[in-house]
Amino acid sequence: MAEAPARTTSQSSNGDPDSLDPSDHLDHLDHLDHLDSWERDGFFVLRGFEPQPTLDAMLARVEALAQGSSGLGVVEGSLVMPESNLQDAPAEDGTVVSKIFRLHRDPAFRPFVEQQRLRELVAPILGKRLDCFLSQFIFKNPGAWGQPWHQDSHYFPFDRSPQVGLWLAVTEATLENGCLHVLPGPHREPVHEHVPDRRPGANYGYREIVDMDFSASVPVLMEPGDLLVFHSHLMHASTDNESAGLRAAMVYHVAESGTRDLGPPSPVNDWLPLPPLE
Ligand SMILES: O=C(O)CCC(=O)C(=O)O
Repeated sequence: MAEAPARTTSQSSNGDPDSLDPSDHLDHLDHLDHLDSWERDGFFVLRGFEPQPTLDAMLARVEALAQGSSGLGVVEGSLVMPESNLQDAPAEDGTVVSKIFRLHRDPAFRPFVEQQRLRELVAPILGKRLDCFLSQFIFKNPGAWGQPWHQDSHYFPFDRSPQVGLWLAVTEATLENGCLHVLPGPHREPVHEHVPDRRPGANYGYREIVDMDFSASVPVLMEPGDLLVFHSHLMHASTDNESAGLRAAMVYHVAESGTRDLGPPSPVNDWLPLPPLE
């Protein structure tokens, strides 16, 4: 399991976990620990960040969007992608969906990224004015393949870095169901060369780093509601879902406001300014 900061559960400012309120402020002492981990490792984990009803509402919403799609295409402004390696074994109600992008304006997903506690979490890293530019719900159905080693900044041809990734566990993430693995430390390195995923049948757009030794990587085991906060140069991957159940996560990416996208128009990026912190 990834080494986590000594105190990883956000609590309300009076320290009583029973009075945890999602609109509460971050505990600033806890957050100093988190920022140490950020500097050293390029990531940190907040245990129990989001309550179960939010996760249930997110899952219900993406299941409805997936059912309204034929497994690929735009549904209510969101982009649905199929699970390439599972197309010979379609789900009872249609194609097996891999990911749904462009969700952060949807009422089931927007409040999470706009909440003050989240913006306070990211502000010491990126500043008080933030944009959410990318979001994706990742269904990892039984049999779905993992994503190979990569740095998210490879996909972000912006005028500055880093950006911050927020990986919210909607279900548990285990060794069996395909949790993330991260390589602590070399997030200070530039973006490495990425080559197309060499597996025939890999999901669209998957690319991988092949010039790095990943033997010091660690798995990130998560419970529903845990939040991984990670640097966009952090090298990470995930493994296949070898369990009988779904492994689901909701991932947001945020940037400093004013960041310019220097790449060709992207079908997945959607720049949404978040309410500024005072
Ligand atoms: O959740 C996964 O399986 C992979 C996610 C990932 O690597 C990413 O969001 O960059």
